[in-house]
Amino acid sequence: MEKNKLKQIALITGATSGIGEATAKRLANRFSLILCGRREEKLFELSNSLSNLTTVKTLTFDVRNKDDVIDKLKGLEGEWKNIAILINNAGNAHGLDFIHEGDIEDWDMMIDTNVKGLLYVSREVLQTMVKNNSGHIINIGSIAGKEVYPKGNIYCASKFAVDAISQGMRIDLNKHNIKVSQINPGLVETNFSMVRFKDDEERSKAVYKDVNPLVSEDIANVIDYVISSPENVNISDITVLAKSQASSTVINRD
Ligand code: NDP
Ligand code: 8X3
Repeated sequence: MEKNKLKQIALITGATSGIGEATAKRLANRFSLILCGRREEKLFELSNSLSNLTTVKTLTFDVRNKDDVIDKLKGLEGEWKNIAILINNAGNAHGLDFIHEGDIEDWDMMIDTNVKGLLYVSREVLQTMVKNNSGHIINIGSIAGKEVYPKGNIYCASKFAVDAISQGMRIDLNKHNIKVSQINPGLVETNFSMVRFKDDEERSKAVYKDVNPLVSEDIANVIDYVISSPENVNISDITVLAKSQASSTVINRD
């Protein structure tokens, strides 16, 4: 259901699953939402389930497809262009292999999605934010963008790139009154490991076994906290770990 009056608008990439989906649910009472992902059916389901709380627009695109990203975002009409909050969440790991054994398609997928896709979306949304002299970008980084771990190589590289991009954005957008925040989760039990291990359920479950990991809602709460901070405050970089996780590699499974 489309209501006439829009609230502040938040755009979430990767809203069909995990952290993005939980964030959409968390923000629905206060924001009008633009929900993005590749799986249109999932977007429709989520949009329907939130329609009693807010106005939702869905945009179906693969963030790797530069032309489609630009077309879909340029196609936003009227007030929908005035995105106040951009949550760059779409991303995944593909594979976990030694560097000399890595699959080049997995590497392309991670760099094209986690780095280039984030850039395509951001550049387009920033055209209006800069014009409006306001906005807030939240990039979902990772503990993997702070510490490299064995076989993490290219996924870590993609998240280290996000870390550099967040810092670069913060510097370049400083004069334009735009906040840039980065949130770096540790282990969160989502569909992430199923994607990384190509639907191998056993391997995927083992990642979270005996860890009591974070869940998507934990990160959605932190995103809400970051975007709810007073106008004069920017939470620039925040790492969120499960209690059982001390670092990328030190995890208490007792
Ligand atoms: P999920 O696999 O549950 O969700 C990933 C989301 O990204 C989906 O909505 C998916 O939508 C979207 N996505 C993936 N590829 C593309 C693409 N090419 N174009 C558009 N959308 C895409 O994982 P999480 O919720 O865990 O991951 C969200 C973010 O959090 C990622 O950036 C991830 O790197 C990061 N992260 C995750 C951690 C974890 O342990 N789970 C820890 C640290 C960071 P669709 O398939 O419909 O396109
Ligand atoms: C996801 C967390 O440690 O599996 O970014 O890379 S990790």
